[in-house]
Amino acid sequence: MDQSNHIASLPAEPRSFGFFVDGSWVDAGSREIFERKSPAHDVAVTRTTRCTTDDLNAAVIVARKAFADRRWSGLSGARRSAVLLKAANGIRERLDELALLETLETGKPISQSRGEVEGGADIYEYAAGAARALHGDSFNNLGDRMMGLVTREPIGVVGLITPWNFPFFILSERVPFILAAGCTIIAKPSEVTSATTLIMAEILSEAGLPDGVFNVVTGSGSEIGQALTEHADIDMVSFTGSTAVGQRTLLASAGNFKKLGLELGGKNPQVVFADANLDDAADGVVFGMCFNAGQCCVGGTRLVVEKSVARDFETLIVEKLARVRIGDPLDPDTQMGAVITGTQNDTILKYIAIGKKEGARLVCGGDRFAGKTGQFIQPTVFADVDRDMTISREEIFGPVLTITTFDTFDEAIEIANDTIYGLAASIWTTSLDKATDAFRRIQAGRVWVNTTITGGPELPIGGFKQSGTGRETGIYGVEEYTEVKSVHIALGRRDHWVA
Ligand code: TXE
Repeated sequence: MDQSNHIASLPAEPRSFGFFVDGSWVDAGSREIFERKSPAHDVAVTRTTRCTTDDLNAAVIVARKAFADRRWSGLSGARRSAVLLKAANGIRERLDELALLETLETGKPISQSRGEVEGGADIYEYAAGAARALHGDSFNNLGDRMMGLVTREPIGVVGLITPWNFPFFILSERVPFILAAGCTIIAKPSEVTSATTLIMAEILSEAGLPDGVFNVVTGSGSEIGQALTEHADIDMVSFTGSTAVGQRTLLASAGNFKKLGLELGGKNPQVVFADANLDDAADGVVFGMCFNAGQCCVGGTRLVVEKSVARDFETLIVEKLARVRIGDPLDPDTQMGAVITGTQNDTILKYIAIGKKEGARLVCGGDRFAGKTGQFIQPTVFADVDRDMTISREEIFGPVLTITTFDTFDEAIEIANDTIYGLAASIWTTSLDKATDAFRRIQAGRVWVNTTITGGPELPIGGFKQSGTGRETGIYGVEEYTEVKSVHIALGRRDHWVA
């Protein structure tokens, strides 16, 4: 049944999950259980297993064996592609179930969850093509007696640590590319949002992925995530999360020099020039700060606006914010839902208090919603924000916008780049020259012109500076999970070295 226009009810009791290794579910048994409550309703919705490091070690043995015997890496790109296409169909068949679980665990609007699940299926289809397109290089210019080849091989066993803000979508931005490359995987989703990753394991298995190629071990970041990054038999870790934990994973990976892909925090500027279509820009800025309740690594929460239009623009934003539909994420009309956890809610409120204390002008919002069950924060705007203020420098990860003004183009670029991060940026102007000059000079892995937070799997994602290393999606996203090998092939008789 299509559930897109119908308000789903909360589950009568939480759904229980084991974990998934070697093509099968493993019961939680006597292991501890993590009970997740919906952040919007404060009702228990899922129970997942707190795996032990023994469970992780057993899963690594399985993934290593599956890699070494070439049951997946030895298949043609065409065969791998067929599995990924079937998986895309499997995702679509379970759209209602996946979207509901995603909303129950994250608090995000159900319409958004549905979009992310469908978007996930689309990424599998793109990556299916990439599995067939992946190739190396040849050097036919080394003379008649030498031929050179550059081959790409799967890097091996990949550990995948994912966060809670887009559990299914971020997983989909990585898994099909890692599989397209021919690797095997141990996934460790965030402990608060593990359900859709576990269901994906079942979907992949039913799509014909050989046993042991995709395994999910659930549990805490400090125990399982840390052990996974330290593990000597894992060849690469892809980590998406906070910059602080990213630094920890960098240190933990040193033992066996494993390759690391890191997608970390951001403090992304929205640069609005006076010649922009201000109504469009204000809509984009409001979307950029409220999308996923501001818990989005590429969310544009740092408005850098030309002084001559700053006051008018501020008024436009406040007007539009008042019309954002905030509330029950199960209601298909809701645009902004709950904040993920009480801890994250407290962090956002702490930053709001710091903003007030540092002397920024509170334009609207600034508190939780009184009388609402669950964790909801009012969209909050601070103006007169000096770029040295904490709220302008640190990632808040909530619906909090700071407004800083500029007079000249150079000043705009200087403010936009005045951050340790470099994940994303948006530029709003009707001048092509200005837009081009700006996107060339802004230090960020993703830049949007006259739009924000959009895209598809064709283009790569990743960060400059302390926002991370490596790239996901696009053909770059497959190559990331390969090793490059040079092969020199001598032709004809050898000129002997020994006289
Ligand atoms: O993230 P963590 P948290 C930022 C955002 C947020 C802050 C804290 O600013 O306020 O991080 O969120 C796993 N070794 N982002 O504390 O801890 C953990 O289990 C290995 C931005 O929830 O970084 C989860 O699977 N792994 C970000 C994942 O890391 C460890 C999205 C992310 O959790 C680990 C999320 C360890 N020692 C938060 N400790 C983005 N870039 O989108 C934890 N983990």
